[in-house]
Amino acid sequence: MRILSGVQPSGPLHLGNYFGAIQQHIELQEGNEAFYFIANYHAMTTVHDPELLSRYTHEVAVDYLALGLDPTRAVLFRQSDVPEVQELAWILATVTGKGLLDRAHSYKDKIQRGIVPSMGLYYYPVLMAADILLYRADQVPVGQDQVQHIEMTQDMAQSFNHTYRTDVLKRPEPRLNRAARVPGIDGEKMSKSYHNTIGIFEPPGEAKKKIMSIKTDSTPVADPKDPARCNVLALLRLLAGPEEVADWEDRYRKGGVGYGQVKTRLYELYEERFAPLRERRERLAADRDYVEDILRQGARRARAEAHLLLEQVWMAVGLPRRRQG
Ligand code: AQP
Repeated sequence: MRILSGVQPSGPLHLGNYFGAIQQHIELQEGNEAFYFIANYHAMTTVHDPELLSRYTHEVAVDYLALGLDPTRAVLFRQSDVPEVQELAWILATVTGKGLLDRAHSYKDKIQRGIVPSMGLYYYPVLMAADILLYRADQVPVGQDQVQHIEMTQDMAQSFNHTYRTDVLKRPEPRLNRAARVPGIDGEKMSKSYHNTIGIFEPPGEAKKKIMSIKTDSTPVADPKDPARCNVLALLRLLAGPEEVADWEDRYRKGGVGYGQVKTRLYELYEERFAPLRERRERLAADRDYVEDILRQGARRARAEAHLLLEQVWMAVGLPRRRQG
């Protein structure tokens, strides 16, 4: 099966990106054809500092490799290294009703939070559809927030195929991870642009500060608490084994647990999981040429696939065929 997914280099990656996407991306590299891209064109909707965009892009590659991406199994590439995606996006835009984009939750959510409503932000789902359709992906592993975008991609593929009486574009399916919506330290969806994240590779002191500041209610220690409504427990569930989770839930219901206690345990679990990977990450970060080489090779493979699809699209729509540049 062909798997495709991407992550925006719009800031340091966080636990939402890890449990909502990357963990599953790494698992899916076994037994599938996996393509993962660093969505730097998408990140331009929020990052306008060239030095920062280029640094975050490189850091996402380093993070993926440190977290277990194997470049001999999966194709890792920068979105902008396959500029053909912009051409497919334009072609899709010509068969996409404006009403479809008007319904995008993510766009509405972002402008409500003060992100500038640029045309790029509005057009984001079209570019995302091109990202997916260009590689004829069967499944797209994502968090809950991206499901609507995959449904829009299905609509665009259908609209293109219907308009041009073809089956060139393949309908992709979303594949939800176990952690479809990881809450941030304020209880809202953890998001790079909402300043509520706990990074995957925070310096230890920083992670502790953030975990201790997770928003909780003011139920006194002795009182019973609802385990379904606690942000700390929601994060702990991602890191602890099922027996430990059941034990905490039981103690919540009985009362006598303080939020500070759970936060301290959450920090321990965070360190157990990510501290050993920090060293690997540091080694990779120090070897820029190695990481760049992986990205270059990934781009070559991705570009070859993209070109195969575009040739069929050109034929379907009546554009002249071109050689790959
Ligand atoms: N809080 C989350 N819970 C579950 N999954 C999440 N993802 C992101 N946040 C959560 C999943 O991570 C993948 C990569 O996300 P992205 O960086 O491409 O875009 P995003 O969803 O918009 O992530 P952010 O952090 O919220 O970025 P900004 O603030 O820049 O928009 C996706 O599969 C996403 O579902």
